[in-house]
Amino acid sequence: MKTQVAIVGAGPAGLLLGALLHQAGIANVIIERQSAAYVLGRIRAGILEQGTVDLLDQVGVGQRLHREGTVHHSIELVFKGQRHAVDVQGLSGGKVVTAYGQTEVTHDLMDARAQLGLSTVYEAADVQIHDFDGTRPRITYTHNAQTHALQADFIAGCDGFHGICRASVPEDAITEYEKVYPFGWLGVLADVPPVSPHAIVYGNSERGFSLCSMRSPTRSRYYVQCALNDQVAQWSDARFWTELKSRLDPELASRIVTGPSIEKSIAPLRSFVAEPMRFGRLFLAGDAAHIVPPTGAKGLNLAASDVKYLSDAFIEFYGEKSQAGIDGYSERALKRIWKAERFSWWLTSLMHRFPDTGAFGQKMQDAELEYLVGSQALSTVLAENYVGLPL
Ligand code: RFL
Ligand code: PHB
Repeated sequence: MKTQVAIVGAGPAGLLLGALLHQAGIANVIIERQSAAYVLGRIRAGILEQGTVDLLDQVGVGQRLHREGTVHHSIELVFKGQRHAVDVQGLSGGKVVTAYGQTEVTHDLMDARAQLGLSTVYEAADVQIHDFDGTRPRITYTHNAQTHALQADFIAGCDGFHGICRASVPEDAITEYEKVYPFGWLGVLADVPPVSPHAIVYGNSERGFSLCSMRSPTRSRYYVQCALNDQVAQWSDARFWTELKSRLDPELASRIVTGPSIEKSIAPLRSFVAEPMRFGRLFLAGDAAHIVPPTGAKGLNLAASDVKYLSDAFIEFYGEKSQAGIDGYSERALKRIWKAERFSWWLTSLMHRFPDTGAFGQKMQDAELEYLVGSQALSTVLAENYVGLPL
């Protein structure tokens, strides 16, 4: 089999890249290790920047998002038992974010791809990439007990943090920067109306971080900071709801509607960047190249901006016969990535309880939170990063 761009991974990065390339008349095939149902079953991101929404509109999959997504004009910060609104829209010159689950984004992109008859191989085993440092890169994989080879001009590694593309690059050609945080997030999805349908709520309390988000007017997504070695089985629904309420201001806590969880999972928090993002004819995009802690809601949005830059580069290569976009991809993408890394690290540092902060460190966090909600300048920094820096 032959194509122009072979994409590894059918997460949001791979699917959106496939859609952008198809729209520009560039042939592509996606090779995914899991089944489509498995990919859709992973509950992850929920907040889309305007730039991400615009890209989904551009590839023609925005209808359901606009019908069912919820626009948020502000966020709220809870600390010392009090809630403070940050007018994200007012402070960012009119920009907003949209609550619409990653599962739904993926679903819409998968449906569109299927309708267009574009090729996606699910449940591909033993995926390997070859010869990306030469001119004839190739992917091999096993499907239905048969070995296949896919020849391409380029390989896009959109296979997430644990994928094989970054791992296939020789160690001396790549530099990795990493920070692992000493806690995780326990997330619960429940079919109850969200306590805060108009603003995402981020809480800092003595008991740790908490977050109130949503997927729809009848489906809520909540998180609490938990110990790294906690197991989901230790967290009954009752324990989760009690813990969440204990970390919010009394008024908000009293309005939480509880119910049985339909999903519950623990995610570790990590900051990670691999440089560069291009190795000959292999290009990394999305979580394959970088991870942010979820506090800033940036992971999926960065995957979207990466593939926008990457599709621009391929469009330039095939349309204008110019290498410039391809040569500049890594540097262009990394500029935006490092800014999002900084924001996610800062908001994580500000909102969580760290085991070794000490009394002075705690006073610094308290002072920064007070300063933030009282300062138009610092609130503007929060707002302009939250809605997404320009592409
Ligand atoms: P994905 O989604 O991990 O997709 C990679 C795909 O590659 C496949 N794969 C392979 N395929 C073939 N061969 C192999 N060897 C392969 N190895 C792996 C995988 O099966 C998978 O289908 O990466 P992508 O596309 O780069 O997308 C990134 C996003 O998923 C991620 O950044 C976000 O979910 C992060 N994130 C958030 N981002 C936001 O923008 N806003 C948010 O509100 C937000 N909240 C979150 C989050 C992530 C979370 N977790 C669980 C880490 C909340 C949480 C709790
Ligand atoms: C979510 O809705 O899952 C969500 C919202 C905001 C974040 C992270 C996750 O910062």
